[in-house]
Amino acid sequence: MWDKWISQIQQGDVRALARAISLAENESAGLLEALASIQIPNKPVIGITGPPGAGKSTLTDALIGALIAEGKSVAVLCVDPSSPFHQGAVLGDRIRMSEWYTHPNVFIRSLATRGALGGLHPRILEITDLVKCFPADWLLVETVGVGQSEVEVAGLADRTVVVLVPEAGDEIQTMKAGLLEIADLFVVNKSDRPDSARFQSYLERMVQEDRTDGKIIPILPTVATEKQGVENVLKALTELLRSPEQKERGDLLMIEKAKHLLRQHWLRKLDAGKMKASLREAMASKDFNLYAWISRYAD
Ligand SMILES: Nc1nc2c(ncn2[C@@H]2O[C@H](COP(=O)(O)OP(=O)(O)OP(=O)(O)O)[C@@H](O)[C@H]2O)c(=O)[nH]1
Ligand SMILES: [Mg+2]
Repeated sequence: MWDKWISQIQQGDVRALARAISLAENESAGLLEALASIQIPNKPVIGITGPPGAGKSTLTDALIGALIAEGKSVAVLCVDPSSPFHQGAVLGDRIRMSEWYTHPNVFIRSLATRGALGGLHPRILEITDLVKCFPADWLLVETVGVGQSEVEVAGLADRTVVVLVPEAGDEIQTMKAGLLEIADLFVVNKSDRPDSARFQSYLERMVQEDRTDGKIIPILPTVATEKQGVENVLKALTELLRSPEQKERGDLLMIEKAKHLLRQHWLRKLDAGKMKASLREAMASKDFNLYAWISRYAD
């Protein structure tokens, strides 16, 4: 069955792709085997991440417009829209990207979060690979970067755009370990706000201080609602994808993905019900020790 759906997706069947994603979200049997038996196009994934409300969807919408104007087709996955921080964002995304929902060269899909720890959807890699089979020139993935999910995005996306806003000054210190490290490109959105120039130079200093490899990370101002600066973002992204480090980066990403898939594989093999029962029983004992207990699952 998956073989038929995948061939429909390869032919550009939007409905087949939408249905396949729904099935993949619900752990449909046979997907992994189907993915193992096909050639998945080596299409770069652009991750767009940043704090809630930074303007990721608005920017994505503007990027779609710029790509369509160039005659390109584009597929977009919005992950984490049901994050507890932004209830109802799915609807918001629909409204903000509404212009494109019915465009023949655009595929947009929101995925609910399922990660128990608030991370990315556990099937995100498989779903992204399904979307790669769809004949779109660009593949964008929007995720809310608040916790550890952005780190996972680094394994998912070939290039990561981190969207920040001028008000983020104080937050940046705490973000340092996550968002700042994974950025290939910063967008300072809402540059129509006061203080945006000051924030931009502050960010430039921060990013430079942090880097020891001499790599220059572009920092581009945008006003996504007005589509200002969006052409520059697209240009910078195109350049990044052409850069020679792309290949090396791809190898590293593949390792991250392999680890992710192996973790999933391993978790699937655990019988959660049995494990819970056994754990309960063990905990009743006076000398219960979690480290000793997990050893029975460790190999
Ligand atoms: N002033 C101003 N407002 C903007 C700009 N870009 C986006 N906004 C507004 O910021 C709000 C949030 O924008 P979204 O695009 O939904 O932000 P998001 O990062 O996708 O939000 P979540 O997905 O919910 O985390 C909306 O009300 C936008 O209209 C901008 O450049 N300037
Ligand atoms: Mg959004």
